[in-house]
Amino acid sequence: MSKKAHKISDNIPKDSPLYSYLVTKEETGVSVGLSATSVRGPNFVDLNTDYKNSKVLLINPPMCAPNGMTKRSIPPAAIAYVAGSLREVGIEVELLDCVIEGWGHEELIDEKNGIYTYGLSDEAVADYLAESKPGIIGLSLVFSQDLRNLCKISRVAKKVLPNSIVVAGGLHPTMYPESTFRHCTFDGERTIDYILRGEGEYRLAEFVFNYQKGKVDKNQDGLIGYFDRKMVTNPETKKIQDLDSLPLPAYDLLPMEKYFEVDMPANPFHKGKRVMHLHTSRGCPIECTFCSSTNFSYAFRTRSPQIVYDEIKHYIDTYDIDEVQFLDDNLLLNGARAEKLFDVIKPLNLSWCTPNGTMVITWKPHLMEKAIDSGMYQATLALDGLTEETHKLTGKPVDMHNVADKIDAFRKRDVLVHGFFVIGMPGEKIEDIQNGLEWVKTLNFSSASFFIAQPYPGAELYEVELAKGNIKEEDGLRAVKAKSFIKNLGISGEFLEETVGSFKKDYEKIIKKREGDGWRNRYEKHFKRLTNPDLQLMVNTRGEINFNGPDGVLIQLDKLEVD
Ligand code: B12
Ligand code: SF4
Repeated sequence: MSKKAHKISDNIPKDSPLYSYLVTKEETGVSVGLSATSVRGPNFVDLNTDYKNSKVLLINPPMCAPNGMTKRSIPPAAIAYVAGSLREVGIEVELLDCVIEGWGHEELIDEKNGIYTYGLSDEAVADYLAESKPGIIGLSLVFSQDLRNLCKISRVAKKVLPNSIVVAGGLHPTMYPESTFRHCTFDGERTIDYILRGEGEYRLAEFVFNYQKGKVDKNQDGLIGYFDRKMVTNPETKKIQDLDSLPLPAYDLLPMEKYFEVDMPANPFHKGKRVMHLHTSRGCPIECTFCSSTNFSYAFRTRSPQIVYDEIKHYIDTYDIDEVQFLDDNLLLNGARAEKLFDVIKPLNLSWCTPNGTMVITWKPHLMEKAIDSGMYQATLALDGLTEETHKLTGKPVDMHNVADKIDAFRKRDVLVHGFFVIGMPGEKIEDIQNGLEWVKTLNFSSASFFIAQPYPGAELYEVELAKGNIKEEDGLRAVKAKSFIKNLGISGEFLEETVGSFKKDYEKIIKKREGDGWRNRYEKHFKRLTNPDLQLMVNTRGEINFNGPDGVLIQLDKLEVD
């Protein structure tokens, strides 16, 4: 049991799937007296399948994205981590990343909204399965918007290999198991057998060991499945405390050269030639209301600097990388650890950046110096809200008084600074947005993204607005991010889209003027690549980017960046 239990936000409706998930987790449930009492003995049930074949195939499904969005070629860490652990305990495992394997393949799946999926077709997945013949198929769902792709694959899997067992994992199935099973039911047949909640490394290994004996443990930690036609939900009580004990992600089971060749990392405007992504920690306890990561994992757990060094060194030796992009939720939460980390990686002489947002308050002068000295060329500052009032709504701690100084301090040292803003939170006032945007014009960012607040499943915002009837379930599964889907905002959606849209154009002009030729020169080679139709780096475009028109560079950047 953890010593410090995290209190569940009072705003999360008690009848929501998110609340049901949180109360049964050790890290949050204890706080409301509904502790994870679930440490029950095993209850083995026969599987009735050909359990002699226990080869595991883990699949990262194709991605959904709107017309014109830039795609990404990032090796999927989730399945690579799980595979690393399975392999360590002697389980045969294979990986299929539908995104990279089917890079040139796109399908229009929602004509009205111009939504495509990119990645392997159903037929290609079927062929792969027929050839590979796994006994267990593990499907990973990191983005709720890709649920339909996961369901398409589970359906194909059950058709091609009806005796295989299909297990789903990742943030969305963990928090929304009922909806995941429901969406993956076709003609009355469920195509997902089990969901394993939370971190999959040890849970899937335990599941496979039971499977090898022809059994499933009905009480397994985090397992959800149907037994005698009833859905049985086990709480997720265990979290991996010692991240250093995990084997490295099994990237060697993925076609790594293809990722380097396509070369669209999280920050596609990179400095190095061969980029690798890294997670030095897991979790974030800040609880911003628009964020789902924090509910998936409040507990901030870190890897030791030496282990991170070893991992990077391994990638230098194996893949000849020259840049690292950190994908932590909150890289700098523990400042002392971050400083130590930067000291330790400095001798590797790499360029690095933080495409994910970092909190402005965590950037203390000393840490800044260490980060820059160790190779950081770009920092992303996630202000998210535009005003103090908005920060009260989102729960994000931002000291607005020294934002400008911090940006200037980075820029003086030639570090690029990208800003993240979330606009249109329920309760936000028009004057605050307008004043906030005027203030942004005075900030010396080298680029910035302005997101319209989205209800992401797993976030407090999603559950609160769903309970109020201001959104529907589907609104959390949408791939369009440039529109507001929340009703009764107090601001009209059109106003918001118009205000944000026209501000982006104004801001782009300001940045271009301020940065002079430097900006264009810095990104020139990347733009050349984006506009090369043969590379298919953007969804359904032939590399058409209008640098000076309404779809100017910043707007493109906006489509690229992520928090
Ligand atoms: C890296 C990342 C990206 C990368 C994607 C990289 C990739 N292809 O893998 C990029 C930059 C492309 C990206 C983009 C976006 N992202 Co993003 N991203 C992340 C981030 C920071 C890390 C994901 C990750 O790799 N984690 C590391 C692995 C090891 O952890 P994991 O995924 O949780 O996997 C573990 C378990 O879930 C489980 N598991 C996972 N799969 C399986 C399968 C089985 C069978 C089992 C048993 C277990 C299991 O075991 C794993 C190991 O412990 C997450 C935040 C987070 N912490 O998860 C946001 C996150 C996933 N992104 C999010 C969002 C919203 C976006 C964008 C929409 C942002 C935007 N406005 O544009 C875009 C959309 C991209 C798209 N679909 O087009 C949201 C998703 C919310 C939701 N409910 O959908 C998240 C959760 C962040 C947040 N603040 O809420 N993102
Ligand atoms: S948005 Fe960032 S700081 Fe806020 S809870 Fe999510 S990960 Fe933490």
